[in-house]
Amino acid sequence: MQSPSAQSIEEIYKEIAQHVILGRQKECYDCTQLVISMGAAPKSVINDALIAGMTVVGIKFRDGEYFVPQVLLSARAMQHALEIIRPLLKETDAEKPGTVVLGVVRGDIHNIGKSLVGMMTEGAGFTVVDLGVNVPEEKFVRAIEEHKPQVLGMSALMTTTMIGMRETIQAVTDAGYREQVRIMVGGAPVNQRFANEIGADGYAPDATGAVGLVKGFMKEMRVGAVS
Ligand code: B1M
Repeated sequence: MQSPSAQSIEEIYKEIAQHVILGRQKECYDCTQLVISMGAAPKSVINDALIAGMTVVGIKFRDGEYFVPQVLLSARAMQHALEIIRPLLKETDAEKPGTVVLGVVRGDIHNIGKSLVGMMTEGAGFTVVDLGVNVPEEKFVRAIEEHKPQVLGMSALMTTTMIGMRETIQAVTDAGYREQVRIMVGGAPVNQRFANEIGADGYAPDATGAVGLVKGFMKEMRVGAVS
């Protein structure tokens, strides 16, 4: 790392992306802390540095240049750096205008995208109940019973696990809760067409879009949404 004064925020973004690509956890963390201290916007650090790096990792993995251990190191580096950003996205004592239950569907352990959606949704002032990864249909249903959310969000990162979204919507319908919640879906292989096909209420391509959807749903359901 050069001295901070010699580097612009954009240059450090490139360095952070490189640390994600190479799975260098400490360096990634330190550079993230540095750009934040220099005044970089948290969402820009996520999109222009961390996700930019992880996108390259995805390409290398797809092309057989990277294997699971390398991808895991990259994921850990990104997740560790996100811990710096998480509190910066949160509003502290705002009244919570609604609840979102969020989880990654059964069979799928890809955590990062869902966590970003959760962090940004919390940052917009909503209560987020994060069920984690590999969530079976019945656990989503139990969470609706317990937390009475206005919105249920599901994430899937693999073509083989997307089916879990359809099955969860079916389980929610069978349990008699479908009219009570808006359902949104997302994740790399998911698109609007698939969302329509399985009867979801909305699809978002990224975390910012997810927050927009949540706000719209909350308004529809007459819960005071934050702007
Ligand atoms: Co996996 N993996 N992986 N992986 N992995 C993918 C998904 C893959 C596309 C890689 C590839 O081949 N190029 C591929 C799936 C192929 C397919 O669909 N058929 C794949 C595979 C095959 C696998 C394994 C099977 C590999 C193996 O074991 N042989 C295995 C499966 C494990 C399992 O789930 N059962 C596996 C394992 C792993 C790791 C554990 C090593 C690691 C995850 C670590 C972790 O999460 N803690 C991992 C990673 C990191 C990836 C890639 C490289 C990156 C995923 C990521 O974190 N992206 C991924 C390649 C890729 O996606 N390009 C890949 C960054 C994140 C910010 O983006 O999650 O897309 P994303 O989230 C975005 C949007 O999609 C959206 O907003 C987010 C932020 O903007 N979004 C939502 C996400 N959820 C949303 C929900 C919403 C709305 C928007 O509403 C509710």
